[in-house]
Amino acid sequence: QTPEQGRLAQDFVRFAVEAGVLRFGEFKTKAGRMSPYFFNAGLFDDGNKLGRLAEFYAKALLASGIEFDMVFGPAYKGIPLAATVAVELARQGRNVPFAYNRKEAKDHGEGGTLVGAPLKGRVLIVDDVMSAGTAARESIAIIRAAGAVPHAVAIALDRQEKATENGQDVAHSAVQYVRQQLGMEVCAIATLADLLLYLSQKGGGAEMSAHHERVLAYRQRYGVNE
Ligand code: OMP
Repeated sequence: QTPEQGRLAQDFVRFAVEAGVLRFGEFKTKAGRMSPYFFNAGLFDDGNKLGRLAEFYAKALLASGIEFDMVFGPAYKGIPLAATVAVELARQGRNVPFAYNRKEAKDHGEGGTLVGAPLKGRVLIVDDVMSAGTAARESIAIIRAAGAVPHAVAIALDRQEKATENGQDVAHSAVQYVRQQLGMEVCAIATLADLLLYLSQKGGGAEMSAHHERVLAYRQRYGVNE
């Protein structure tokens, strides 16, 4: 992580906390873990917040140096993300084609499940959070079936925790799996490590240090080594 990427990550964590998108408390994750924090990207719920979110993705992507020929948004949550990121990339001088999928195939009109530009070349998947990697696997299958290359994934938050396979914890995270086993690039605006740094620095007093303790304990139990 360069100093610039580190600053961007801290700015993003602060923005997500202030927007109420990143919350502290007790939450059950998709994998059934009790987490002391939760990132709900659906709460970027007005034009300003969505625009700023897209700006963070675009800056993180451009800073990462990851190459891609087009952007893909997986239904449903990835669609507004990929759309706004494509708009922001174009504003920053990098205009690329954009596509997304439907969950249900249409049997009339244009038919099919893909909408937008034809899938080809190196495709960048834009999604919110990667936990177990289930959503990423679905996108990869769609992109391959269309004859294109699933090349990279952009996410807002990498929780850096153990993936599960058949209900069992494994040693690696989904992001590590996508990088190491699938050979894809992953760009995360922020990670669990960035969140911990934010909580340790914030002059938020007792409340923030209590969150820090709980998130540290969660990482002890479910975190992966980076
Ligand atoms: P996978 O598709 O298994 O990688 O899990 C990603 C999903 O986890 C997201 O689409 C959310 O439904 C959910 N999630 C969050 O959005 N934010 C979190 O902080 C944690 C989770 C989660 O359940 O793990």
